[in-house]
Amino acid sequence: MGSSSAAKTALKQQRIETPSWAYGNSGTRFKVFAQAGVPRTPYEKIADAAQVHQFTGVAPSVAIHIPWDAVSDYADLARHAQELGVRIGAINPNTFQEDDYKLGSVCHPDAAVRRKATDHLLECIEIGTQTGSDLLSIWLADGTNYAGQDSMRDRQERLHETLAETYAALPSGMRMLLEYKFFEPAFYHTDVCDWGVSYSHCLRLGDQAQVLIDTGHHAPGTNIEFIVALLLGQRKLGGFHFNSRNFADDDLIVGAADPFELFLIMNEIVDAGELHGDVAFMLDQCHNLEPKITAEIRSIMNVQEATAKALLVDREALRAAQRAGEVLEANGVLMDAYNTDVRPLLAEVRTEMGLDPDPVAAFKRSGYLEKVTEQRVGGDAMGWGA
Ligand code: RM4
Ligand code: MN
Ligand code: MN
Repeated sequence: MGSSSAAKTALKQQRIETPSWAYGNSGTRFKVFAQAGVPRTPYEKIADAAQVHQFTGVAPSVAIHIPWDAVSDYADLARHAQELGVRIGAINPNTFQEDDYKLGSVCHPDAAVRRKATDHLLECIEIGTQTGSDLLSIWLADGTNYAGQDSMRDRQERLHETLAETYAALPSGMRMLLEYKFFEPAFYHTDVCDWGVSYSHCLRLGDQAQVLIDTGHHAPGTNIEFIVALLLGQRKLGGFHFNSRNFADDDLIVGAADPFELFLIMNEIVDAGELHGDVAFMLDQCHNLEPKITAEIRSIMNVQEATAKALLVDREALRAAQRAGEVLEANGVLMDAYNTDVRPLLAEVRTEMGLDPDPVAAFKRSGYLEKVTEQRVGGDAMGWGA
């Protein structure tokens, strides 16, 4: 087993970003079930995110989605975050919820629509500058539903043109992450459908463009940890959107459906020495049924558990078994770490950080949810606006 004191040090320094949209109401395309106490403004979403950081100690930033989190003064929003002990993280543009985008955004056949979408990406860079963010995180819903609907080759060139213009506008400290998703909302072809498409565009753009892996955006059976390993080797892994899936883009709590997959992903990260590097670890989830803040806390804990197990892998024994071609021994080293109950170790980590060892129970005891449920009356609860 790897050293538990080294694991503890690494766990204390881990950082995971939560998404503003996880705190708003969400649902399926059939129904949004409203919850009590849900934020009515981006300011209130950030207050909820600050709770997650307060009880876990490792979630000091919150991603925002524009225009869901549009405000009149972004510097003020950033100040508000800072006052609550957090900061604004990735800026996520939204080019998929307007009538103009019916046939796509940056790949749209009409140059005027492409212009509008590109301007939105540029606006998001500006917002990032005002909020002190260093990530522009792009997901595009572009694609077609029927063969022949549009030229797939032309659409790739249109995509490149927009990305190149956006890339050129990035300040030196900002990175552009390009997320992929194999289908949905388009059902015939998707313009950025897999890591290879994202990678090839990022390669053409330059060092500030990197691939974002959303764990829910793959066909069943895809070996995600291989994609992680490959992109790490090419210095093109920009970050993650963590969530879990049973079927498609379920956006369930990370590690709920697939804790072993999450462990194998974190194992690649730890093995490459990238736990505290430039890779952005972000959640992208929706809590349709469960209470949202508690669910985000649980998600952070799930990532911590997978990370702790990855940190406990005996790397020397693993390398030795790999070099000797000892298949079962090598696999056994990984399984030993995976099968370790790391909850006591994480409880120690939290206590040493001055936190309650049980963040979920501590948050419930705090009475925050009851308090905001009383306070947040009037106004419209925020949702993802679909
Ligand atoms: C997409 C993708 C994006 C997220 C939107 C709401 O499926 O995961 O990252 O911002 O959903
Ligand atoms: Mn995502
Ligand atoms: Mn998604």
